[in-house]
Amino acid sequence: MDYQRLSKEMSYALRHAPHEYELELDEYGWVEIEQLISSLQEQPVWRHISEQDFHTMIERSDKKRHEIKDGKIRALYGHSTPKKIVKEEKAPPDLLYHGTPQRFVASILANGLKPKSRQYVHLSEEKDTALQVGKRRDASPAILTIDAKRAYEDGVKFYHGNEMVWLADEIDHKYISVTANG
Ligand code: HQG
Repeated sequence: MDYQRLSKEMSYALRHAPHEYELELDEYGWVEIEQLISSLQEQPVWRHISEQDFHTMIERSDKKRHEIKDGKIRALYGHSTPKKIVKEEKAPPDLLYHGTPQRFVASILANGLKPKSRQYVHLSEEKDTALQVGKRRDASPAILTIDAKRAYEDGVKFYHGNEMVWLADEIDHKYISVTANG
């Protein structure tokens, strides 16, 4: 079983295209694993897939992207479906980080961080994680520091993604500064 391929397809199905798989996400993003299995089994490559494969996929993943509970599975972040997934509000750490290509920095400093094609802005708890996120699109990305403490005190909501990923609806430019490149 190619667990990396499975994880990519699950992120696609559960973040972006549930309808292509005849799945309906509930308001928190959950779907029944049984439904997912029947849908996937229509593809020859996943004909023998079982619930255990999803557990193994999560265990072997480099990031905690998916979660299983009570016979259901969901993506923890990254959604772009039209109906906004409800996330748990949580007090953030004092500082959060966001890695982005250098070419986006001027626009972000002028307009703030926007969710773009996703439902939420994605922030990292650690600078190094932000660096890895930025490196997806720029070999030498910018690392932005978010004054999450001040934003939170001003009433900006933050939501839990996973242990490393925080979410927000958007972040005003006044809370953002450019950090020395990592
Ligand atoms: C940028 C991956 C110009 C923003 C990652 C980012 C993450 C602006 C891009 C997760 C802007 C959107 C999400 C503005 C935001 N002007 N550019 N005003 N506001 N942007 O992919 O945070 O491996 O939707 O800086 O690791 O890069 O898939 O967001 O560069 O955790 O699990 O618009 O996806 O996780 O890009 O990545 P994305 P992201 P996985």
